[in-house]
Formats: sequence, structure tokens, C-alpha cells
Amino acid sequence: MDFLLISPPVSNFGQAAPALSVLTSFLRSKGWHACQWDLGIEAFHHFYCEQTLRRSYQLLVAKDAEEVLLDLGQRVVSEIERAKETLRRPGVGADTNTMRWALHTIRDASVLLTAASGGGWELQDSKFDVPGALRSFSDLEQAYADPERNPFLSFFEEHAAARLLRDRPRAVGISITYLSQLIPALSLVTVLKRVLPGTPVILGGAYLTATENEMSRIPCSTLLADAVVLHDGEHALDLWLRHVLMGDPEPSHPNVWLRDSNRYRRTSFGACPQVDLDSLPIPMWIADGLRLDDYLVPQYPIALPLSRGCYWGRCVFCNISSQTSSSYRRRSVANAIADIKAAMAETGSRWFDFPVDSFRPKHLRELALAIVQEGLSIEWGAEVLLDRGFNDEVLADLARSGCRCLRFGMESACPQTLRAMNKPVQPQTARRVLGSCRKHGIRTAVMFIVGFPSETQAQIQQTYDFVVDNRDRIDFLTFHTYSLVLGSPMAEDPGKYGLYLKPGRAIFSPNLPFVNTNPGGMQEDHVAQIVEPMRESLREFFPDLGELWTVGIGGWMTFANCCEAPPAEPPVAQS
Ligand code: B12
Ligand code: SF4
Repeated sequence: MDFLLISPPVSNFGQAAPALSVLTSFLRSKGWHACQWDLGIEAFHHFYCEQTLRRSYQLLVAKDAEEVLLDLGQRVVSEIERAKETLRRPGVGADTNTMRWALHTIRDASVLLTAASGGGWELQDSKFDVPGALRSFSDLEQAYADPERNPFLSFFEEHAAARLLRDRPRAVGISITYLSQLIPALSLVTVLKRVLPGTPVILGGAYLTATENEMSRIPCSTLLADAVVLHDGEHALDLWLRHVLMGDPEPSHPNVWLRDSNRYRRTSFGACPQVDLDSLPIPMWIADGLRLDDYLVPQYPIALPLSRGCYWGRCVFCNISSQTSSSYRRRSVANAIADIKAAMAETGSRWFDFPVDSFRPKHLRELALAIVQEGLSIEWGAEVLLDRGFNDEVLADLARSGCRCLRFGMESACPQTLRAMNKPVQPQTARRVLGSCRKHGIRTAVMFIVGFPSETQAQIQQTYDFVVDNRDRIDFLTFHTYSLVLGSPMAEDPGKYGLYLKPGRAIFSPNLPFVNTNPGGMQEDHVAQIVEPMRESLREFFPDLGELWTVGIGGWMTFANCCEAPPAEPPVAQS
């Protein structure tokens, strides 16, 4: 095996990261024997199983833990396997009570595992944290190498080392999409370096790309890898493999950073090259790696990336564009249809959740018409803008092609705040698009940001009122609190937005601490005090608000819930 590409824990128990399938297939098309491995799902089953949970429970018994915790532990030990099985059962998406019980059992299992760590670490289904680990690079190094503060170290020693020794890949890549994967990924590199000394290791992924500005000051003794790739990985990875496995000259590519004494050095400057999506082969969903039955879903939702980047790309709070090197690209309709057919044949699934930043309405409509024309019986969802191009005819065509759910970043319902954000959304248009979705049986997930620096409490009230007034056309709702993220226009020039940076930022954190000087605007801690009561009072209208399957982004069951619920929805009045 030339190359093994790994997605480390803690990732997603509903679906593998699409980067695995995209990069593996690209490397194969270049002649490499590349394989993919979602170690995240294996770790999930290792920790969230009866045996591990029983050990955690016994630890708590030995420590004489509080009764309420022991009761929770006992329940979780006896119910975890049934809960996991339940989430794989067809129809569970439409059975809210059962889904609530199963997901709460998984949540309680996290409580048990975390409690048994005695404060060493915190584990959730999509979160992992070691207190104090991100204070400095040396704190991080200690955290990932300490088995007391990091259960993944012994998991890798016991479960990953054997496969590495068996496969003996000539080079290894680790994909880091989320902060939750950072510490486990670095523990994995330490294990790798021990069991396969001399094997070159490369890191890449959206999370590292988000911390790009920090790259030149990150010590190699912290990341441990031989190379790092930021932004699109396809060609950079191929060039690096040629270098380390075939002796080609060192890659000279703006996305590639190589180890240079104790720092990483960018191998070439200039704009990061962007892959032409039509030049890529069809992704591989199973080949030599993924076991789709491992995921806790009634049917595997194929995460087929049909576009990258955002065609608007100008919201001042957003760093998504920087991560995708700005420009909007998409797969041609012919290639998209070929991808869909191949994925259905390979996986047996007919569910697609397109992992995109945006998709122009007219492009989605072209795709929808082709899906209908080809007679493909699929159900799909995607995240898109609240663009006025999503008119009634377009949404009718999307629905005919199997669209069951659209996720929208609306951010605010206050025109002034939207202007300050440079967000191209108008509340009236939003109301119309959401109503039209409902009319055509497309479920809607709407995401808001609360506490944008110029936002006053009265402006937040406008968002609240919008949500209540439009509750007949919003199915899922998410409130994020505002954060100043690296790579966003606001982070480039905080003073322009009335923000001053505070010292003491954590390492590897895309979020920057700030002081807000906007008149009437709120400080970060004040925002948190507003959001919770707001969520509480909205539960009257959205009883499942905050449940894992109702979260706009990250709520993996949202999609299953949309596909499995009866399609007929009462039409709403248009205005
Ligand atoms: C789809 C998606 C999801 C899906 C994930 C589906 C899945 N199975 O993974 C869902 C909806 C579940 C989701 C959830 C969340 N997401 Co999300 N998500 C995305 C999105 C829109 C696309 C990611 C994607 O798959 N793209 C397609 C693939 C092909 O691209 P890629 O992963 O970047 O891979 C390329 C390169 O990075 C590189 N590469 C990748 N791996 C490797 C490895 C090596 C070795 C090399 C060399 C290169 C390389 O090459 C690849 C091909 O060019 C991104 C936005 C974005 N544009 O990245 C946000 C994004 C990744 N999500 C984000 C966030 C914050 C979240 C949540 C935490 C939100 C929340 N609060 O709940 C949750 C966390 C879930 C979790 N921990 O499991 C952030 C991450 C921010 C950060 N980097 O810190 C992003 C970047 C959006 C943003 N800027 O806000 N998400
Ligand atoms: S927030 Fe959404 S619409 Fe705005 S630039 Fe980012 S991806 Fe594009």
C-alpha cells in the first residue's frame, strides 16, 4: 500500500468525511495504491459500547460517585447497544420519541465516559477536549502524549497499531476537519512514529486550513508531521507522494508546507491553486476502507461534494471562503449525474447530502432537471443561500428531483444587521423562499448568528419575532453566538468593525478574543446570557429546539428526519 488516508476521532457517527473518498479516488487515478480509513467511527464504537461503558461505570462505583450519576451509568450500560441499533432502523427519523431516547442515551454515555475520566478530558459524540491543552504548544504536546488525559492514545496503541503493522503503508495522511480531531490526530502521529518509524506523515483538512495564519509559528515538535497541506489537497498530495516515495524534487506548490528544522516552510508563494472539479474522478465510497454499515443511520447519506466555495463570498464574519480559496466551482451536470449513479451502485443508498458551501439556484435546478430526466429515484439535501433565485418554479423542480431539506444561513432578520454583515438576505425574500419550500414539501433548517458586534438587543428581538412569525415554515432552527474567526474580513481589520483584539488567544483556535466597542453592541459574555433565555422561550414554538436532529449544521439526523417523515405538508399561505 502506497498511502493510507485516515480520518481520526472525534468525527461523525452518521457519515464519513467526504475528503477521504474524494482524495483516495484522485490518488488512485494517479496510479497510487491509496486506501481510506475512518478511524473516527471505529473509535466511536470502541468507547460507546457496553464493555467500555461498564468499565467506566465500575470506576465510578469504586470512587463512590453520586447516586444520580450511578443511575445514569447503569441505564446507559444496559441501553447503549439497543440505542445504537435503533438509530439504524428504517423509519426512526420519523419517530421523534424513539430518536430522542436513542440520542439522549448516547449523550448520557458521553457524561459517563467524561465523569470516569475524573476531569482529565471531556468526550462527546462530536467533541473532545482536554482542559488547558490549547494554552500553549508545550501544553498541547503534554496533553496528546499523556494517557491519563487522553484516552485515544491507548485506543490507538491497542486497536490502530495492529492494522498499521499489517498494512505497512509507505506513507500516511491524516485529515483534520474539526477541532475535535486535533488532539486525537496528534496522538495518532506519535503512535504511528513509534510503530512505523521512518514512514512519512502528512496532515491536511479544513481545520488546519482555518489556522493558516499561524502555520509559520507552529513548531514541528508539536505537529510531528513531515508535511502539511492547506486548502485543496489533490495535486499537492500527489506531488508530495512523488517526492517522498519516488524521489522527485521537493514539491514547489503554495498549498504544501514542509518541515524545516523546527518550523514548517511554505514551498512556494502566491495564490493557492484551486482544483477544477470536473478534472476529478468519481469519489470512492467503499473501496478498501469504509464500512458503511458502521454508521448510525437508517440509510447511508452519501456526502457528495458537487461544488466548492461560495459564489457570494463577501459576508464579513465568514471564513468559509478563505478555506475554500474563495472561488465558486462546481461539477458539471453530466459529471454530477455520473457521480450519483456510481455512488448508488456502490453503496446501495439513495440518500445524498451535498456537502457544499453554496450552490447557485440555476445550477441546482439544472441538476434537478437532469436527475428527473435520468429517472434517478433519490432524496437529497444541501446547504444554500437564501437567494431570491429560489423561486417557486425552481423549488418545485428541486422537490420533484427528490430534494427533502435545504439548510439556510440567514444569520439575522434585522435589515440593519444584515447590511452590517454584508449578508445578501432580505427578510421578505427569506419568508417567501421558506414558504415556497414548505409548499413543495422541502423541509427547512435556518441558522442564525446572535451577538454580531453592531447588533443591539432590539435588533435581536427582530430576529426572534421573525422566527415566531414564520414558525409555520421553519422546521429546524440553530442559533450560533457570534465569534470573530481567523480568515474572515472582520479578523483582517477588526478596528473597522469596532473590535479590539484581546491578548491571550488559545493556540490552534480559529476564534479570536475581542472587546466590542460598538455603541449598543454586546460583549461576548453578555450574548451568552441572552441566547439561552431566547432558546428557552422559543421552545414553546419549537419543542425540539437544540436536540441533535434539529441542529441546522452538525445535526446529522436532520437529514434522516427529513427523508423519513411523510412528504405531505400542509401548504402555507404565501405572502
Ligand atoms: C459538510 C460539512 C459538514 C457536515 C459534515 C459531514 C461529514 N461527514 O464530515 C456536517 C453538516 C455534519 C458538519 C458539521 C459540523 N461542521 Co462542518 N462543514 C462542512 C463543509 C460545508 C464541507 C466539508 C467538506 O466535506 N467539504 C468537501 C471536502 C472534499 O473538502 P475538505 O474536507 O476541505 O477536504 C479538502 C482539503 O481540506 C484537503 N484535505 C482534507 N483532508 C486532507 C488530508 C490530507 C492528508 C491532505 C494532504 C489534504 C486534505 O483536501 C480535500 C480535497 O481538496 C465545511 C465547509 C468547507 N468548505 O470546508 C464545513 C466546516 C468543515 N464545518 C465546520 C463546523 C464548525 C462544523 C460544526 C462544528 C458545526 C457545529 N457547530 O455543529 C459541526 C461539527 C461536526 C463534527 N465534529 O463532526 C467548520 C469547521 C471550522 C474549523 N475549521 O474550525 C467548516 C470549515 C465551516 C466553517 N468555516 O464554519 N459539517
Ligand atoms: S456566510 Fe455563507 S453566503 Fe456568506 S460568504 Fe460565507 S458561505 Fe457565502
